[in-house]
Amino acid sequence: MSYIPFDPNSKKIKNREALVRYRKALQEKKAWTEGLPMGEGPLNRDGNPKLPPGQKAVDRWPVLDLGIQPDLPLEMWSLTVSGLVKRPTSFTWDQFMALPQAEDVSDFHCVTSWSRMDNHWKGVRFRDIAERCEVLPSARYVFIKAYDSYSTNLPLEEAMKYDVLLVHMWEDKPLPKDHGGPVRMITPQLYAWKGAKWIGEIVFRDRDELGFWEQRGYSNTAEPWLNDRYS
Ligand SMILES: Nc1nc2c(c(=O)[nH]1)N[C@H]1C(S)=C(S)[C@@H](COP(=O)(O)O)O[C@H]1N2
Ligand SMILES: [Mo]
Repeated sequence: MSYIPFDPNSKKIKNREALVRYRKALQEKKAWTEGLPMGEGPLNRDGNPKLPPGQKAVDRWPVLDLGIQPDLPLEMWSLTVSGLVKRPTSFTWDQFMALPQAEDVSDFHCVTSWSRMDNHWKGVRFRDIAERCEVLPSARYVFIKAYDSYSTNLPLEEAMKYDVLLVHMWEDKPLPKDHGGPVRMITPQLYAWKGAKWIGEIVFRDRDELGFWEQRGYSNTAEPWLNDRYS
């Protein structure tokens, strides 16, 4: 048995500790005087600088994926919810569209250093899907599977944030196939690889499992304002 040496002074641990203090200050509405989170511009609605560190705002929305863009006619499409839920469910397109529909405007930060600001989305809140399927108290993580065999993972707490949506409209048009249509997930407060295009399954779990990029050296936590890109 060998142990990974623990360095309490590592930058990563320092950043995490600072983030914990930062969030506590936000919650308690106290002034924040330390240097974190990083970034530029006026504060956004979450209290973070509009532009995270190392990012550049772009006008056109680039396409990034593994090169397979699955063709998903709506009558073939379904979204499966499984794992630690009381009611495992497979939603057809019509059933998905019958869920409460939300609109939001949020920013999209790609780890390859571009950000597309102020995207107007329409879709279903992740938390409404979780509620509908009755997530069990033992669930702490979500594992997401996509139709191109991509996967990603996140803590349940992150997935339940108010701005995490499964979107089907972008700028008042159906989400284009190359951006993950008919439905993709978005995670505005984490780097965009945590949001699966062509989402097909949500698995609620009591333990974490690394997804496609997380297994290949991307950070598991993926916090843009901590410049938390690679592990
Ligand atoms: N299914 C799937 N989702 C995915 C990916 C992918 O390859 N397949 N790439 C991720 C990465 S690395 C990024 S940066 C964003 C890119 O989304 P976009 O192509 O709409 O800009 O999708 C994420 N979601
Ligand atoms: Mo990416």
